[in-house]
Parts: sequence; structure tokens; C-alpha cells
Amino acid sequence: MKALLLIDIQPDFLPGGSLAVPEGDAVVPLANALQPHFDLVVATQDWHPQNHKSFAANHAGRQPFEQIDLHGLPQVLWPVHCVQGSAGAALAESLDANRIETIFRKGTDPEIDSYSGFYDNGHRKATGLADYLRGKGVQQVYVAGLAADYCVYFTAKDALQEGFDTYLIEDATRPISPEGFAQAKADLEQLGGHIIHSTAVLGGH
Ligand code: VGL
Ligand code: ZN
Repeated sequence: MKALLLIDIQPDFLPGGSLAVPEGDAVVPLANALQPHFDLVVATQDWHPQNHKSFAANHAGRQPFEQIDLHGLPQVLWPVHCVQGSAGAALAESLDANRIETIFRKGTDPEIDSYSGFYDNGHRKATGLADYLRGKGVQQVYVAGLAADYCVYFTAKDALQEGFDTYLIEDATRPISPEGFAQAKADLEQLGGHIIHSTAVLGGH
């Protein structure tokens, strides 16, 4: 069984959003076209409380994109984004949601960030996604969405560690930093992951 994981396709990561990923909207038509080629489609949603410690606004004197130590983990401080229940945290309206079987929400604990759809950044708590996929008989996991160098990368990395045959669909994602994405792809390949183009799934040339 092959699963497609659609990571954080939410207005706050799209152009005009509070943490807009350059060309983030380019992933949406591909995410829609890819879905019928999978046995199972699952989405994740970044879903932070207003007081989340990943927000620069919750640290006096700090600016977005600075890095701090948060309870022993390095933490990039972000603009306020994906606040639970806000318009920016919804799934993008342009994303076809009918085939999305379920949605895993992450980043709900104000004291720790959660880039991966599988675990928080300290690998302390699982979201249940790995067991869910195994329960559905999934062996191949394909990852797309936003942002390539953060939530997509860490989700793919955990998928590999959980023993899934893992594919990153590189044209169905966009990074915050191109250098970060180059590093992420090299790391995933080193770990046994596959970096593919959507045409490998969609057919055509
Ligand atoms: C993400 C930064 C902060 C992501 C989420 O979805 O890649 N990046 N929160
Ligand atoms: Zn976040």
C-alpha cells in the first residue's frame, strides 16, 4: 500500500500568509493531481496555540528567524503562524480534501515544536501517524507539501526511521531556504530515501 502525506498545505505557508514559503502555492495543483495515484492520502496541519514558544512574539526582545535554545533543543523563532482555528491554519481552500482520509495535527504543545508529522522535535511524543500507516498496511510513503526544508524534510526523515520506503516528491514541495533544501535532500538520500519528480507517479514524460 502506498500513502501520500500532504504536509502543512495551509494559507499561512502560501503567498500572503504570515510564514509564506516562496512559490508555496505551486505545490497545490500537484498535490491535487497526485492524490488519485495513491491507496491512502493523509494530511498534516501545523496547529499551534497562541502562546506557542516557537513564536518570536512570545519571547521578549526576540525577532523572527533568530535561533534560541528551547528546553535543550535548538529552536528557530517564527512569525506567529497556524494558530489553532485561525483562517491561516485551515487546509488551503484550493487543496482537494475529499480523498484525505484523516488529518494529523502537530505543534499543539506550547513548550515544544513539531516539524515532523510523526514526532515532536525532541522525539518525545508520537502523533500516532506511524502506527496509523502500519495499521493500513502502508509500506511506501510519499511526501509532498510545505516547507521542504522543515516539516517535509523531518517527516520524510522520520518515515525512513520508522521503516517506510520513503519518497520525497521534489517538485511538489518548496523550501524556505534553497540551501537548507539541498542539504535536506542529500541527508535523505544518505539515509536511503528516494528523491523523485512527480512524473514518476503521474506517468508521462
Ligand atoms: C513549518 C516552520 C514552522 C513547516 C512549520 O510546515 O515547514 N515551518 N512551522
Ligand atoms: Zn509551526
